[in-house]
Amino acid sequence: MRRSRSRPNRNRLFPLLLAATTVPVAATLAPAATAQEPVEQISNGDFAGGLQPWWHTENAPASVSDGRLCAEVTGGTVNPWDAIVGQNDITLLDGESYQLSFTASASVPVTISTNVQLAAEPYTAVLSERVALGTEATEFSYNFTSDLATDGGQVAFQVGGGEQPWTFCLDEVSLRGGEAPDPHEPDTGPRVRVNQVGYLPSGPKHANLVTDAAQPVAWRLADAGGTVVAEGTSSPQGLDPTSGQSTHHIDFTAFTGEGNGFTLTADGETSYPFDIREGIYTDLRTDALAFFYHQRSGIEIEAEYVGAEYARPAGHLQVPPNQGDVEVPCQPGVCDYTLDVSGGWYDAGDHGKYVVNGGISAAQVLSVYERALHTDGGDPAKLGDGSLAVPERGNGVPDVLDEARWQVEFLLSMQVPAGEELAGMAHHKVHDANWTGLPLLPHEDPELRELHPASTAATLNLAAVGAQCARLFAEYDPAFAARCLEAAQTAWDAAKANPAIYADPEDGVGGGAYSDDDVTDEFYWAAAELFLTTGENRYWTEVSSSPHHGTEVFTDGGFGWGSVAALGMLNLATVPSELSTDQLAFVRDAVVRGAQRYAATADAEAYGLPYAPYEYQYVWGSNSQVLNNMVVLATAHDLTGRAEFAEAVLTGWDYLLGRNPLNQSYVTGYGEYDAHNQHHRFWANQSDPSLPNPPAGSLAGGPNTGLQDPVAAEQLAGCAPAMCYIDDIESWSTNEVTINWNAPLAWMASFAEDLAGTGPPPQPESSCTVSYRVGNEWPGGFVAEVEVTNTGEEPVQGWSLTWDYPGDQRVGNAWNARVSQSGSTVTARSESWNGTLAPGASVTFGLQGTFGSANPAPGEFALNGNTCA
Ligand code: 9MR
Repeated sequence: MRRSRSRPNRNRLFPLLLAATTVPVAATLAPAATAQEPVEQISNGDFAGGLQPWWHTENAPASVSDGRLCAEVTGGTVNPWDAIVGQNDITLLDGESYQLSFTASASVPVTISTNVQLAAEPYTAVLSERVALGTEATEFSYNFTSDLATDGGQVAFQVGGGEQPWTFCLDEVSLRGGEAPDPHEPDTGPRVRVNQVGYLPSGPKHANLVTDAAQPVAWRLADAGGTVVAEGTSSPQGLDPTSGQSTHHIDFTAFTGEGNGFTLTADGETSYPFDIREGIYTDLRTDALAFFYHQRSGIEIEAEYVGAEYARPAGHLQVPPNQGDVEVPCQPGVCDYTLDVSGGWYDAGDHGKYVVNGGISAAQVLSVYERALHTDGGDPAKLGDGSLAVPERGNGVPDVLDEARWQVEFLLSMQVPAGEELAGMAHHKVHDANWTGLPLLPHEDPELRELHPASTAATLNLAAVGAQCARLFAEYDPAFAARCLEAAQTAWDAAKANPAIYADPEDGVGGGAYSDDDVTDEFYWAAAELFLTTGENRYWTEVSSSPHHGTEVFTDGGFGWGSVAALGMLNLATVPSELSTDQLAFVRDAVVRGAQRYAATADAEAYGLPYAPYEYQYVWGSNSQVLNNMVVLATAHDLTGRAEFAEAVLTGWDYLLGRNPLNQSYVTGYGEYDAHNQHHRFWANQSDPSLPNPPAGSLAGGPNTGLQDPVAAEQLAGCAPAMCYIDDIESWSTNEVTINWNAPLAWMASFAEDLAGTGPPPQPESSCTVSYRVGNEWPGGFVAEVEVTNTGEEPVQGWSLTWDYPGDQRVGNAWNARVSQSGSTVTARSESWNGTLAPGASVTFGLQGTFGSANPAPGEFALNGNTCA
């Protein structure tokens, strides 16, 4: 069902002229550039972006240092092409002139071959030069005319054939000429956009139609046999600023039948097929969690658990060519000991292991289990021993805890040992001394691994996760739980003593920087976790006096590795503890208010996602921000049972699984048109067809307006925010996978699976009354006053009142409530200061509106999803 469309940026087809012989044009010194600047065909020719997209053969391991590429070429090869450094995907046009230039040197004088040629057989060359290199870096330049037309060209520096090993260094590579590539036109498929996986029978069912039509359009829902099972008309929504598309909203929630292979047709376009059934999220929960076993370092990944395609030897156990991670030294001058930091999860497509990001990921995986323990609809048995394909299955411990422990053990190992300066702090990260290229399997990574300086942020991550580990493992392994708690408390004390040691933002060679110079949120999170585990007052004092306790931690952009206060707040609101009733009400109210904000966003967004960052600046890994906002909504749903929160979670899923401007499912293996070329050194099928694509359940980072990689910068320039994504292995800033993105994916899949199992939330007895009064009316306009009374016995925290206008009324401005309207449905939400409605209490708000011919009052109101009397 998936991968039915070709990669969007490979759509241009060129006739291939297979010249029998090489036709290099005489190598001359290049003329000066003409008035029209020739187009650059090489990406990252100055290596400012690291090694990618350059590649090298195994016998010429290359890395970038001092701003140039150097390759250690082994001796004993026969032909020049036995060792190569190159770049693929070069476009060449027939009859066009080009200039290849570069700066190169060798550790000993040597002659190499420099070719511009086809990347695959018959390797026809349009330039083939023997180049004599000396030890001084020298600039070379060659002109040629191509008699090939291909987008599968290659620039290859053939450095083999020597008896002795030597070092080849390269910089400022440029191939100029030809035409600028066509602007990237994403193939967005049918204009009807649906959740390509499907919808829950009892859940909301929303879709979009992309059209400029000003009037509603008829739609039809058909089952797999083509029988129309529901129909209606769309609601025009106007121009969507996230995509530049004009869309209509299609709501087919009323259809609650079940089956596979439904399609939605409108305006002559038919959507991808989708299911309507329970169990949509069952496999996703397992697949999203399995991702972490795949990412394990220091252990063989066995076919028994992942299938032969994904099996691989253990990485980074110091078996050559690996140089780590059993006895890893610090960067020069940082420390004089070594640590065994083997194990843990690789962060992403790279082989780095970072405590900040590793910490939040471990915490969210632990929380998958902790939520199931403490939530009515949760079921820890579904996550129990035997639920995942991991080597620890059958050990009596829930598998999700086993998986998290693999990472927690690594985090603990990053702590500075007793007796050393900064004892108890955590090293910020361990990774390669230089960026490696891809593909590269973990056990083949030849780079030196180094410990980077300790940081306060990493130390507090360790403290938070250690505390959470202690309470979850107490039942299964008290000794391990005690070790976690001791490490956590030691880390806390060390962080208090060293509260402002920040990771260097420039420390980004060979691995990500993950720098953060505001750790007040890390202090908050760690104190919250330590309080929840120990009940100790000293931690509560830290929590309650933190600037994050009482200010808005659930911001529009959402939380992530650099802003973690939300993690503390969510657990304070849900994990049983010694909090007083008032304190508990305070944190729960904060969560509910956050969820209201995200529900309102989901309502207002054309594509229904609960994410609207400032000026729509979608960040690196925006999909995880969407998911983390969904986590807040889901937690609020767990706390209140309010249907509107579950609905916004589900429309968030719709966005991630295909109901979006690109018609793209961002989860591998899910949906008709899924992301499957994510940036990864092993799952690098796009670079090397003998390697696999990412396994099912791998989340792509998603749209990123920053465009921080060369492919995104070139192909997506000028993109509308939600269109800034490309399923290309070299677009690491829009299309990587990481543990901190898959962790909320797993959390949310687990929630959604539980939600599917419970069906729609029970509707309690009516516990509200509403008075709706038109105070003033004039031709075409009116003012209304609405009074809501809580007639139930429980306080309502964070209220939202909905109604449908029977006429064509449109609400303009409102006071004492935040009012929005979608079609005829109006939603009024409490302000921060009038959110609590005690039993018997009333609140009044007002609004001004317009209408066409008549202004009839609404007949029915619902308070937080429950119909009022
Ligand atoms: O997810 C990280 C993102 O928030 C940062 O803006 C970006 C640049 O520092 O780095 C991202 O993390 C990458 C990390 O640095 C290295 N491993 C892969 C991560 C995901 O792309």
